[in-house]
Amino acid sequence: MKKTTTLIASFFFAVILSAQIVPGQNHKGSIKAIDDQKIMKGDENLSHLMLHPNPHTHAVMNSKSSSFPSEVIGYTTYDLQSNGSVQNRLDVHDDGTISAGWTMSKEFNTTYSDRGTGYNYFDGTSWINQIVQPTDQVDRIETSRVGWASVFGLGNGEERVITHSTSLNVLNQASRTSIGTGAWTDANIGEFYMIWNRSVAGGLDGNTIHMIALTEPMGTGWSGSLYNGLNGALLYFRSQDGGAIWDIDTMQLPTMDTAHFLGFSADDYAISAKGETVVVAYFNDWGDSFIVKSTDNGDSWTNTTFLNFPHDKYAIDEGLDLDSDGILDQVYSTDNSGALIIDDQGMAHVFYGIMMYADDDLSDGSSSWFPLTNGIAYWNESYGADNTPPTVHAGDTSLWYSDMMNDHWIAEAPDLNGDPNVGGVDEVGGYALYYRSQASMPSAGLSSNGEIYMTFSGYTETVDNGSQVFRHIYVTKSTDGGTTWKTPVDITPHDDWDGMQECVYGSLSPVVDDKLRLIYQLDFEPGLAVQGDEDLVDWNAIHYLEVDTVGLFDNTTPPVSVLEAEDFNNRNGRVFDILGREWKTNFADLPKGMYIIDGKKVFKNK
Ligand SMILES: [Ca+2]
Ligand SMILES: [Ca+2]
Ligand SMILES: [Ca+2]
Ligand SMILES: [Ca+2]
Repeated sequence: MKKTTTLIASFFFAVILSAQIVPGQNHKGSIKAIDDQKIMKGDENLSHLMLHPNPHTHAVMNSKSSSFPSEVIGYTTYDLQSNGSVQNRLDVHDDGTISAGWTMSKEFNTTYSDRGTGYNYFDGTSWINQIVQPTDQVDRIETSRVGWASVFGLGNGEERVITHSTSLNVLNQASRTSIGTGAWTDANIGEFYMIWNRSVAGGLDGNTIHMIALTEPMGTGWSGSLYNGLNGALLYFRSQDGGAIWDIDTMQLPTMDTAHFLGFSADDYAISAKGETVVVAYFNDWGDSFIVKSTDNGDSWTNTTFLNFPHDKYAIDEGLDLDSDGILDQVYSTDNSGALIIDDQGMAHVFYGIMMYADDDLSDGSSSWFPLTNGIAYWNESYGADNTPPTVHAGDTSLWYSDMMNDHWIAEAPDLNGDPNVGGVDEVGGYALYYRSQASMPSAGLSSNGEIYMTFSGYTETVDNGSQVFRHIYVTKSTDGGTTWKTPVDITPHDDWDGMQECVYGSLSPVVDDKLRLIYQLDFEPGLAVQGDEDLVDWNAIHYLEVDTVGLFDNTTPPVSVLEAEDFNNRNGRVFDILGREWKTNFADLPKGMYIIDGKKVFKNK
């Protein structure tokens, strides 16, 4: 490993990641996320992880952004739309009508007793519930207190919204016989209390419902018990008749058992279906991340691991020292927020926020995460399984990362202020507590010509409220099957309030044509009231946004030049990496990646 000199101290903050609060239960002070901040030195061995092979990664502001039409279709004071991955909240039907749902409350307290699904429907001309002000928000569609809506239409023209009811302790299926119109009827799914579902329509006739949901965990704040030994079992359910009869229920999919895992966590997963293909993706932190896939509508399943964590069944406080140097290791994994999409050939594509973790206090019952980690990785089935060995890479010390992740680190929140870091005021510790990468909450769509689109919620470091940076929604795309990605474009309408708008939980319609269609949650305060920051309870707007895909990336230019190494071999200029560290080694001998030379970003491609 080449010697580096730290010129600009990069402070990384570790915050104890504690158990997340219990959605659906009263939000008591006793279940706060602990914010036990400690400042680490800036010379951790990270630079090579930033030196990824895709030069088209740094987002730019786009002058087109302010012209994108954005419409408020609802409001909510309950602002935790997920503990991890974004849920499928938008269903664009074949006739151009649209169903949208979100978790909603209109109460200004921490019980949110009216919580349920906020719903709106675009009938082809306009949204049926016209929302001018927060008090226009209509009541939930369900009769009991629920949350975590999966919204979808069936092939037979009926409509479903699946949630978990915290008053009845059961999964709830809200049904009606016509998409967009008619009364909703509630029904239980099973009798067992499952939480945080993800449900989609599939099957050749579009009337199969595939669902995954988690058993209630046990431990602090929870009253569940182990399920076949798992603390939180992610179980699969199937109905082939639109939710009347569930012919598969509480099924443990292959490898999702105690031979491989200690348990699973709320919302760290996604499900998608197309025809008879159905895929579940799990975005782990201290364990393997993987897909399980069926091509026979859920009868049989196979597993492929896309991030092969170096230690199976790692227990917090166990300690991880892969290079046996007596120093506990830092590890890269997913940040639990991922997206999944299936293309017309039935191939699965996944995206996930990247996070660095450490467990360097073996008596605190917690681990640490690094809020200034910045990146989204991509994988598709053509890459095969991740076979990164469970050893520290040559030249590294007490640091592990997946080659599969590092080779496909496709997007980041942008550097907008000209300093080499991304963080703005958050570099002094004021970050909003989502427990996510600076680029996270991915959501994906495909166009008929095979282009892959991915939206994400990313740091916009030049926009802050004095103590916390705001996140905007960005989009990137690949026209070559995921090999290269466009410079992400900020699609948040950002002229108002000088861009001081917190835009999170973007849920993109998986079908992209001449438009991207998505909903997201907008607030004027970074962070959440329900979790993390525990900001004051206030209205959050649910925005529907349409973006023309034609010309979307025309105003952006690649932020860096791709240069042959020889072009710089004989230069005498000082070479910095994007963390601001000067490299004293000859340029020709440096590893491939991004450098800054004479104030310009240079991508060294060999
Ligand atoms: Ca610990
Ligand atoms: Ca070590
Ligand atoms: Ca910067
Ligand atoms: Ca805040």
